[in-house]
Amino acid sequence: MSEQIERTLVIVKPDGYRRGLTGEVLRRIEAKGYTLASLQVMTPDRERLAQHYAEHEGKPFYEPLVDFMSSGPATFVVVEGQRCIEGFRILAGATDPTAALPGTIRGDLGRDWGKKVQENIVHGSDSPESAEREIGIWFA
Ligand code: RTP
Ligand code: MG
Repeated sequence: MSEQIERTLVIVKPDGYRRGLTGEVLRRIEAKGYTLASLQVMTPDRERLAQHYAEHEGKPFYEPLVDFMSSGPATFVVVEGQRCIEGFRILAGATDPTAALPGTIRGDLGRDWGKKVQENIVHGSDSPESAEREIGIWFA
């Protein structure tokens, strides 16, 4: 187990913002023992979303995903702590909020709304390389 402090990019997505869940998500991150290193609220632009979601280009949910993510304000947070990349993904739960376990952010606070894309409240980077790449896009 590494003693090295990691950074991860968390986004409280526009559905989370609209539903007033930003504070609840930040509360869970802090309660877990991670630190909020930087934070900004903004409506993400399509150009940077295309960079952020480049791995999903061409998939059926890609266009609905960019439409959803650019639909209103979201909160971008750099989170710090030992093993926080893995730790936050576990806090977030499974991608599909219907299948996400109770106790997780998506499992406790999310559900299927019948949309073309899964609206699942939060994003969390999936590796150290993704985290640095994504933080570079949104906190340039
Ligand atoms: P994230 O990147 O947001 O932390 O979520 P993730 O790793 O669990 O999911 P990923 O596979 O990277 O997909 C990115 C986001 O695209 C939306 N999605 N919708 N079939 C669908 O409707 C579908 N599949 C993916 C979700 O918002 C997912 O978080
Ligand atoms: Mg992902």
